[in-house]
Amino acid sequence: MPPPRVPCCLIRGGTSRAAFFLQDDLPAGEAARNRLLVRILGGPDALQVDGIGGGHPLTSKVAVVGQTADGEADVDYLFLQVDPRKQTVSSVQNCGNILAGVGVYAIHKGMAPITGKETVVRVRMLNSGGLCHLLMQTPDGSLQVEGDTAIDGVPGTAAPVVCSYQNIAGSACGALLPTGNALDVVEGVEVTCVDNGMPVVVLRAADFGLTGLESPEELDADAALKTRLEALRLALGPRMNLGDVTAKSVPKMCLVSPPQQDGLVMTRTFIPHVCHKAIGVLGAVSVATACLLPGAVAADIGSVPAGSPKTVAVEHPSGVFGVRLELNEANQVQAAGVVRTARLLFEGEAFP
Ligand code: NQM
Repeated sequence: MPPPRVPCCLIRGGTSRAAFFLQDDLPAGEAARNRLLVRILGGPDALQVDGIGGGHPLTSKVAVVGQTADGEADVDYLFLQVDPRKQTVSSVQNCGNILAGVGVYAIHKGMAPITGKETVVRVRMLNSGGLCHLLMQTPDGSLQVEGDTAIDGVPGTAAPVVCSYQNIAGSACGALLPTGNALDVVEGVEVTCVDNGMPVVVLRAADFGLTGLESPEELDADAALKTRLEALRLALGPRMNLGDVTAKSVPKMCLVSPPQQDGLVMTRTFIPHVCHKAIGVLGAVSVATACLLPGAVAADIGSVPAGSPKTVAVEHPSGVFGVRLELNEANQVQAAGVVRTARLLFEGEAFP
């Protein structure tokens, strides 16, 4: 029997929104947990009108946060993508946007102690095993919400959440270059398969007859493009060590083109069946990393600033995403950082 009411917070993390739950408040069994989450978020109607999901993959997300036994972390975070249409729940991908909200949740719930004017919340990302440090603003002994940090894709400004990832290469695929190559040719199309926190297939927009500046709505309406991208994705899934990806939300399919604002690259990302209004956090880290790989599809497409650490601009449909990359002596990306904002929107009980 599902519990009659489940404590729940709604939190915007970066450009996404999720229902946050304490691990102990959800059923232990995966099948029962997933049934409960689908019931709470709603669907399969486009609006998720009988649930609290927002009718889009970016607003049909779940974070499960728990106490951790891990000495390197304050909390465990499991990300779950609820597909609003298919009513599936997937733990195969991570989500860097919702991760920013984990800092808010952990402090709000007293799971991570405030340690000074700024507080680092250390998060073990259960989807990938990786660790992320979130630098939160806590100037008066409590979490600061207001601030002057703006991120493209979110109205207004808020306090910054600085997210620092260590060793995220091969998060889901086991290797930064899961196929072993910086460049592969599949069905006559040149692609770069990369996983620096998120499995992504990087493709040239021009190879599909596109400028790469089309709006997400135009791209979503292009059935022939979506069919071609899905055929490539299904072919590449096993080669990226992801197995059959028919029901999985990875790999993401990212169409790249020359930057418009002197950035690193312009992007349009299918996640994987709907075009992102911006770009995912770890998706952006993976694409930025791909731009630095000699021989990759996106190499030399835009200008790469010298030195390390460097901040690169990944352009997307609603603006620009700055990614800070640290390189090792071999010029390989070894750590990444991004700035997000996050906000607790609502706390209450969900009625399944
Ligand atoms: O790539 C969307 C988002 C994401 C994931 C997606 C994300 C990330 O914008 O880390 O943030 O690619 O499904 O929330």
